[in-house]
Amino acid sequence: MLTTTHTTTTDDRGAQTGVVAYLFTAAAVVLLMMLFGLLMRLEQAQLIEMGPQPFYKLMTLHGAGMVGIAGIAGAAVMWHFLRQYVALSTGILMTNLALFLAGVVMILTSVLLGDFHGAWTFLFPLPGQSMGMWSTQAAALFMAGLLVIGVGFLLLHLDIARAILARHGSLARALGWPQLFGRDDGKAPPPTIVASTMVTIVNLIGLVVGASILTMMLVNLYVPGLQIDALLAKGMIYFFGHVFINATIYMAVIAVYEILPRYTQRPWKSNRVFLASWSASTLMVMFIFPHHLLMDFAFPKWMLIMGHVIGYLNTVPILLVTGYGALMLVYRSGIRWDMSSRLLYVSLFGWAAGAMPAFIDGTISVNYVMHNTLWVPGHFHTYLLLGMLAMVFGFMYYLGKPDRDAPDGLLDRIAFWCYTGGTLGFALSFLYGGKESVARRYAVHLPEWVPYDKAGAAFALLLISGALWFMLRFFARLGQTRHDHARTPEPASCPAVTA
Ligand code: HEM
Ligand SMILES: [Cu+2]
Repeated sequence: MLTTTHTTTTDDRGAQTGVVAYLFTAAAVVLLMMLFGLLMRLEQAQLIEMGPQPFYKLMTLHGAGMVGIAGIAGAAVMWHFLRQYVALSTGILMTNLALFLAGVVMILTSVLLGDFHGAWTFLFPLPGQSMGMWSTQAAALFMAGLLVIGVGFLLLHLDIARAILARHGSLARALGWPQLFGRDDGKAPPPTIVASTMVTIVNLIGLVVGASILTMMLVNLYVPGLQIDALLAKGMIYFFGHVFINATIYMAVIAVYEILPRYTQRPWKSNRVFLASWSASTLMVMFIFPHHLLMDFAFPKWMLIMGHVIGYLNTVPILLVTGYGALMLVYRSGIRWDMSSRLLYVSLFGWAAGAMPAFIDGTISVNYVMHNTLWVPGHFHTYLLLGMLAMVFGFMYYLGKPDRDAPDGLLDRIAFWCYTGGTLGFALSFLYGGKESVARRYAVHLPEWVPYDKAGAAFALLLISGALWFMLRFFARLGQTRHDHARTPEPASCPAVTA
């Protein structure tokens, strides 16, 4: 249930500070990583000249940094809303952030001082066989940094699982199985609980698998006699990586479920179709990771076919149920369009648009041609920038708004168009490169590829300026409202939305 009249307790204030600390960290890291991304694009466009080694160092930092920070930002959204239903520990929230920052320092040291540049996917046996490009210590520091970050998230999800179990008794109930398989008594858990439960299940499994392979590889670095099966290592790494990055959007989408109802004054209920989609995706998101391995002929054939088929199936349910739900919510509701509702709405488009190239690339025959091209970065930059991050920015505008009717400025609207237009152009430059068979992860591009790279860099600049404004605006507003003490924890809340 939502409480609409909120008395602010010290606990609330601690929680709010925690969420803001997450968002601040996310904003700072995203901005830095966006600049690194821009530098990479400028290098490919031959507008600057840093050379291959710095490029791969930036690529390693950008990949690891963006994936990690997407987790932090998604967790902030989930935690903020989930806390309205179950009793979460602010101490654990802050522990995760502290471990995250420690891991970031380790990774930065490994890459900037130790020259590690084996990409965020740390594929076995690359970290340990650098041909003199980096030391064993640098590789170990990188993987240990990832491990520390993983442990933080593990703690966070364990706390969430504990809190959900305390309130709902079992994970099956929290996923609404009694209502899905039995009689729908209208008492299904709200979308936030369902989504958080799904994310917690898959991330706990993913993180344990990730931590296991990281530990094995760390041991192998120093005791090479303890052999690792390279194929198994690849499977484990991609299982973990796939689950973790997918979970970020399943966390962030909670902003859509919670905020749009406040704007339209209509509740977002967990009906049977909703519950079925989330339960189906809980399983499917774990079984489609072989779509990253379709070119690995050494993998068992059934796994690849599974990746192909489930990849097709999983594209649909949650996306459709959320998109349709949002359309129904907004239809004739007289919704007020402001920055928050706009960004959340556009995020559903971005998510859907970003899923399409993956759907195409998940087809085995297409994958042989497209997979190691810029088509793939085209896919994930679309759903992460225009889907996942747009949800986070929508959440930031919602939190930052001093009162419901506070108007957006002209600059907000300009930033919105810079961001959406810039992201579309930027993503299309990747997708078009993919169509032209431009290989991904190449520091040096052929002359005929350079025009797309130049366009990509220009669009990146546009989208970064929009994102920069969103973040500045959020923290400026926060500073203001902190001053006049006029804030309640739920700024844009409307009359009771019972879920
Ligand atoms: C202004 C925004 C951004 C720019 C300019 C940018 C640029 C780039 C570039 C140039 C690459 C390398 C492509 C290649 O040649 O293979 C890349 C890779 C990547 N980017 Fe971004 N990016 C941006 C935002 C993001 C965001 C928001 C995320 C995630 C939340 C992200 C995650 C990644 C990942 C995971 C890779 C793959 C790294 C690898 O192949 O090892 N990027 N990005
Ligand atoms: Cu995947």
